[in-house]
Parts: sequence; C-alpha cells; structure tokens
Amino acid sequence: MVMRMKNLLTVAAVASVAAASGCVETAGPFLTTSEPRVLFVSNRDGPENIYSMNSDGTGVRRLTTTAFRDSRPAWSADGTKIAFQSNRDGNNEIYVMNADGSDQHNVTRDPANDENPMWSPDGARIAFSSNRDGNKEIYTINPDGSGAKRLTDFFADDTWPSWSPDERKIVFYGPRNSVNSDIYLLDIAQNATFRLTVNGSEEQTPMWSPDATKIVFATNRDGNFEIYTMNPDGTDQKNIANNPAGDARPWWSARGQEICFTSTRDGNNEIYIMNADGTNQRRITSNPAFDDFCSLK
Ligand SMILES: [Ca+2]
Ligand SMILES: [Ca+2]
Ligand SMILES: [Ca+2]
Ligand SMILES: [Ca+2]
Repeated sequence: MVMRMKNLLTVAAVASVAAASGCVETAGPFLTTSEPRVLFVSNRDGPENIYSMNSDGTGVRRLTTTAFRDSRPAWSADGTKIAFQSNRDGNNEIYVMNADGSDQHNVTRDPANDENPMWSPDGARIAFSSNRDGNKEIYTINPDGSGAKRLTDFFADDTWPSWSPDERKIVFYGPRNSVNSDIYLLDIAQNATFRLTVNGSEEQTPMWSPDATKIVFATNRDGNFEIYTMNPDGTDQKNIANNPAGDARPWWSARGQEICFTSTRDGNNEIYIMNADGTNQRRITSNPAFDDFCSLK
C-alpha cells in the first residue's frame, strides 16, 4: 500500500513537471495517437457522408450512413462530440453525434435550412446559420435544441459562424455589400458588426485561431482560391497556401499548430493539412471521389 501510494505520487510529480515545461503535446482530454483527428465529407460510397481518419490519412471510418447529404462536420473543443448538417429529415438541420458516430440526433428541428454548425469553445452552445426568418442569419442554440437565438439581422445572407476563444465575438461571411462576400465580425454584447475584408473578390469561411491571434479564411482575390490569415482587426492579410489550384474551407486544429483545408491541386477535391504558417502542405486523402469540409482536432 505504501509502495502504491509512492508510485502514484511519482507519476503525479512527473506529470506536473512535464506540464510546467510545456512537454505535454499529447496530453489532455483528447489527442491520443490512436484517435482519429480529422473529420471530412466524402461521396466515395455514394451519398455525401461524414468520415473520420487519422491525420496521416490512415484509419478511414464512415460515421454516417444515410442516403441523404450529411455535411460540414465540426469537432467540439474537447473532441467528444461532432456537430454536422444533414437533410435526412427533409431540409437541412443541425445534428450532434458522438465522436464514433453513435447517438445522432436532430438539434434544430425547424422547417428552414439550418447549416454550418460551430461549437462554442466551452461546448455549451452551437452557432449556425438559418434562413428561418427569410434569409440566412447567424443563430445560436443549446446542444439539446433549446434556447435558439438570432444574433444578426441583415438583408444579405450571413453564414459560416466561428466563435472567438473568449466567446464574445463571432466571425462569419456573406455578401453584405450586395456584390461579393466579405468577412465580418460580430461583437455579441455590443450587437455591433465590423467588416474585416474590403475586396472585390469572394472572402469566405472564416475561422478563429484557438490562441485568438488570427482568423483564417479563403479568398479568390489572387485569381484562384487561396487560404489567407489576418489579425482579428483585419490587418496583416496574407496568403499561406500559395498554390495555383483552388484551396478552400480551412479549419484550425484545436491546438492551433495546424490547418486542414480542401484543394483541387491533385485533380479533384482532397483533404490537406499544413502548419499554421503554410509550411509542410501535405495531402491526406487520395480518392477520385469528392472529399471536402474537413474539421481537425
Ligand atoms: Ca431545418
Ligand atoms: Ca469581398
Ligand atoms: Ca490556390
Ligand atoms: Ca478526392
């Protein structure tokens, strides 16, 4: 008994030293090496369904098996839940399931199109877009389906919300200038919206970095779609993909070091991962089917 106590104390001491020195890359509530880190959508088995895989492309597993269109998966911050959209009940709804695909249930239950879910960092809310009030606006809802709340009210379509790490702001995109889309920032408490990009091109699919310092998005301002990062005030916009093919739908990893995205550079839509500065771009799917909408934990 004394020996066992001593061993426990030793393990605890080692863990705290590792934490203090920052050497805990694989520690935490998720991210063991055997766990799939990547979610994506593919029609390789017929209908668009949601799959998971390891970040080296191995271990592909189909999580949804409906004959309908299941799309836009999003990891919860702790990696235990997945939100996604599906039209299996007749129109697009937001669903939640466990990381292994079990317990799939409809959260929104509204006859309008409910799309593009994103968990709040604490997992207590899901932001999404819906046209239930006439055109697409940003909403939030509790994962049990209660407490739906509209956050934006503008005649253009607002979509693809992503929370700031402090949950006070949400970035999204839409054609508010009536000509092309741009990235906007909503300060929730102030109910104030700020335009972050001012370009005569399409700026789409923003996502806030987990360390709060950057927003990643896609834009075709350079003649083809590229992945860009910028500061949350819109400054320092720079191309980190730099590839003549289409690069789109970027997603920060939960720890912030990596970004997954879609590219057509190898002939059809495939999933890629790169470091957050754009280095080490590598393909992780290799399938003639449509592979897209990655989420990386
Ligand atoms: Ca719906
Ligand atoms: Ca624009
Ligand atoms: Ca490109
Ligand atoms: Ca493919």
